[in-house]
Amino acid sequence: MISIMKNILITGGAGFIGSHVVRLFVSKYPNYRIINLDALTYAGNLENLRDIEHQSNYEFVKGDITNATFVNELFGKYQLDGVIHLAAESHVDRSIESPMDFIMTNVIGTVNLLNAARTSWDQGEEGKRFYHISTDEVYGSLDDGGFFLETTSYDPQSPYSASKASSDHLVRAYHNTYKLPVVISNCSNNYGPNQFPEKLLPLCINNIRHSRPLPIYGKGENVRDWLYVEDHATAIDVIYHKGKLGDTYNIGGFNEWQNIDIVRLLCEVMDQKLGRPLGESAKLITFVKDRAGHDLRYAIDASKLSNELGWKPSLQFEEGLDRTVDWYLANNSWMEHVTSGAYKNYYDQQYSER
Ligand code: NAD
Ligand code: TDX
Repeated sequence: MISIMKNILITGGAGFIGSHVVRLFVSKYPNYRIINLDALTYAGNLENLRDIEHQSNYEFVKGDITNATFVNELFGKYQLDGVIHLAAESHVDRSIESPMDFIMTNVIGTVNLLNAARTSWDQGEEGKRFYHISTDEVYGSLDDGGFFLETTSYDPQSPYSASKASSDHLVRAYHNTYKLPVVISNCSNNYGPNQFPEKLLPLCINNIRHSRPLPIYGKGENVRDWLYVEDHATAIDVIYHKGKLGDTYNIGGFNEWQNIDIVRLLCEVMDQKLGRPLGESAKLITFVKDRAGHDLRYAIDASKLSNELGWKPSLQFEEGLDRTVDWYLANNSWMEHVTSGAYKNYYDQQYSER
């Protein structure tokens, strides 16, 4: 029997979450040709995909989604069956410093992809699917308890979340107006291997290892809902294949932590793994100036996804954290590569004024 290859474009596949999604799809679906489109910004790293880069159903294309001509040509070249769109500027602190980069990639880049899909799928959208990956931050801050539902009104507070909210609205508008076959998911904070050390957990893992201060914004009382990155990837798999067109799915682990508590737990885990006296790493905790407009609490209600599509996270948080720390300790060269050069300038600029 001849199996017909499907061409799936994954954008941002060299980044943190994208690399786990690429790996899952390349390994699980030999009849999919996975085209990984990534501009390789500071956050994109082909080292994240070394283990699968020679697979025959995998191809990497370097390119920028803000370039409409390039995006249109790519759609023409590959006759795509589906798009899973993860490429984005993703760090809130950088969005406070340089909002325009976020508007360009997250808004304009997304519209370029929507336009190209609309044009190229004009002759029939049977079986096609444009899957937009978004964040819980679009719903704003839960200062009074409760959970984010798919029906919660958008109330983004940072330039990052406003740019993601804007792209979500545009994706829905293309569905309503042009019947583009879209699906959207909004996920909570991810953690795990290959996360760039500008985000809280890998930054602290790296600093603990080097006995450097652990910068906690404000009083450390802000709450985030943490999900292991491979569980996000399996949710993306389920939603890509079974999600209802035009629908939105929230993804989360019902796993809320105050920042100070998660960092204290991380310190204990690392004391144990590094053979330090218990309590040693926690001495590095340093309270610094708060993030401007810092959202107090995010918490996702992921029941729609589990009730309708049967997805559940596979890992308990303690196990996920344990695996994550083990990965960073075993892959010190990865950390050394990404923290050499420009990272040092970024770090000095972000933290010297706090
Ligand atoms: P990341 O910053 O690690 O990776 C983003 C990738 O996009 C990088 O490889 C980068 O090179 C690429 N990219 C950036 N600008 C580009 C452009 N103009 N053209 C082409 N490629 C470009 O981000 P991440 O944490 O893996 O997040 C991936 C997606 O998931 C984003 O859309 C983000 O909003 C969303 N998300 C992230 C989290 C999280 O906790 N990290 C949670 C929920 C949703
Ligand atoms: O040095 C730090 N100190 C600190 O206290 C850093 C980098 C962060 N924090 C705090 C801010 C947040 O309350 O820790 C929490 C987590 O911060 P980040 O890792 O920067 O993530 P967050 O701002 O919550 O956003 C993340 O989750 C949603 C991702 O970066 C987004 O891409 C995703 O959409």
